[in-house]
Amino acid sequence: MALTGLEIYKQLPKKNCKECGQPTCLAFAMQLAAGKASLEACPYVSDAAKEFLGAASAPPIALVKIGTGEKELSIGNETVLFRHDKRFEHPTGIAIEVYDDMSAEEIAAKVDAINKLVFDRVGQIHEVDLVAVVNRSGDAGKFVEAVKAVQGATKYPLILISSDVNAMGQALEVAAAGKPLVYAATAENYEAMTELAKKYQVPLAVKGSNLNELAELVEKVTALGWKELVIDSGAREVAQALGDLTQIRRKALKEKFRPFGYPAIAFASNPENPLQEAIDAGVYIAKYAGIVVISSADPAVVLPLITLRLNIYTDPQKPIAVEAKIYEIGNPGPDAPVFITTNFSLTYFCVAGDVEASRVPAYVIPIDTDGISVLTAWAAGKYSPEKIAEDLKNLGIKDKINHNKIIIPGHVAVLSGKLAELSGFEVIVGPRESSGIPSFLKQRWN
Ligand code: B12
Repeated sequence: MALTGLEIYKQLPKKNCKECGQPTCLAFAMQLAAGKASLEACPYVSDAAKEFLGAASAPPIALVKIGTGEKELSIGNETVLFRHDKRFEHPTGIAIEVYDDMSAEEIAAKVDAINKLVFDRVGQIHEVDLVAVVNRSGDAGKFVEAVKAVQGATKYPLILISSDVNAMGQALEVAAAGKPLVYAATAENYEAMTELAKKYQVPLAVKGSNLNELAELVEKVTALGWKELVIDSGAREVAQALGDLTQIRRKALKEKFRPFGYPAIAFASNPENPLQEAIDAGVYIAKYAGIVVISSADPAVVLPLITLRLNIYTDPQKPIAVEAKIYEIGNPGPDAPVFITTNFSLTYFCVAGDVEASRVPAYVIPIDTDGISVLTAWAAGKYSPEKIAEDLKNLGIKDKINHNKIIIPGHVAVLSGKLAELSGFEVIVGPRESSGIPSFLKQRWN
């Protein structure tokens, strides 16, 4: 049973030292009760209190890690039902299925297609996260061969999908070092699957045939001593799966119902109908899958999912920003034009892309506006003549050029007089949209 904020408060040192980031111990206790803070943040809490608070201070949804090294995937640790309440912590991992009854060539081609699903969006690289090897043949030997082949051909962590304990044991012998997710412990095999997960120290998915059975099974598996879990209610029809995923998240966060305090996995795979698969996977990314499994490696299916995931998992309190510094596009010399913009990623990459398209080497300088756009920053006083003049001086652009001109966005023409006065530059007002930069350069720069 979850503790209230006041019950937690009684156990805290009551120093109001603020070192946890909260203004008072009471505020910290309230955050702990809501699952929005970790007891570790308090440097003065006693061991006795730690023990007493135990479960109450554990995160409401466990953090689970799959894979190792650079491509290790973290899921779970979520603290809110709605992104705008704070943020979603770990983007849904996208897994693509490979089947062990495919030929060696087909497996190699599919893994190759998966490896190529890498997209550059406004300066960030986005890709899928996992390859799910499915024991569709029912044959342990074929499963092991497929696992070996996939493992040798991709850097992504694996999900091993088989209900056959023997096949899973053999696959883990070759793949355990890469810390794959074992899918799945069910009512029929959970004791042996849990033993395997414990033996190889790998995360384990627990699959029920409905929410009630899932809760019971999770309790049985944790009683056997394994808690690195991912949970699956077993629903495959989209409305039921959405309902279950929502119940799981609500129960875990609102009632601290421990059996549901793990990230969930959802299956949208539908090889017959890739469009439906993309739509269903989109539903699960929105609410509330830690992992979504699909069958298609077609970029037309995967890119929309990656874009949706980016939209949902972007921290609403933190605009995506680039570093405020001098960017050199196309090897500019001292006579190259200098474009002044903001450090909102979308703004910077629009400008940088259009400057590149003009084929005129140039300097682009995003001013640090806390990651907001030109007009938003101007209206908020973060793109003022004073701020721009100071940043230009600090960045030392004068040392790189043999002229005295800077180009500002057409939207903020109003800045030009004061900026010229404060910075000493000749301020040229550019077009309003960066798409006008190539023709602007042709007409106004030579
Ligand atoms: Co606002 N906001 N906003 N806003 N916002 C708008 C900018 C606008 C125009 C809405 C309106 O009233 N019509 C007003 C500004 C009015 C004005 O002064 N003219 C406005 C206002 C007033 C505000 C607030 C002050 C409201 C308030 O609190 N009272 C706050 C300020 C925030 C703060 O920090 N206090 C505010 C807040 C926001 C949020 C919700 C936070 C988001 C900001 C998200 C972000 O920027 N990261 C927000 C948005 C999204 C917008 C909105 C809808 C879109 C802005 C945007 O992202 N544009 C606009 C309305 C609109 O523009 N339709 C209002 C896309 C980017 C890529 O455009 O930066 O201008 P851009 O870059 C383009 C050009 O300027 C040009 O090329 C780019 C591509 O074409 N360009 C160039 C850029 N750099 C350069 C450089 C050179 C050299 C050249 C030639 C061209």
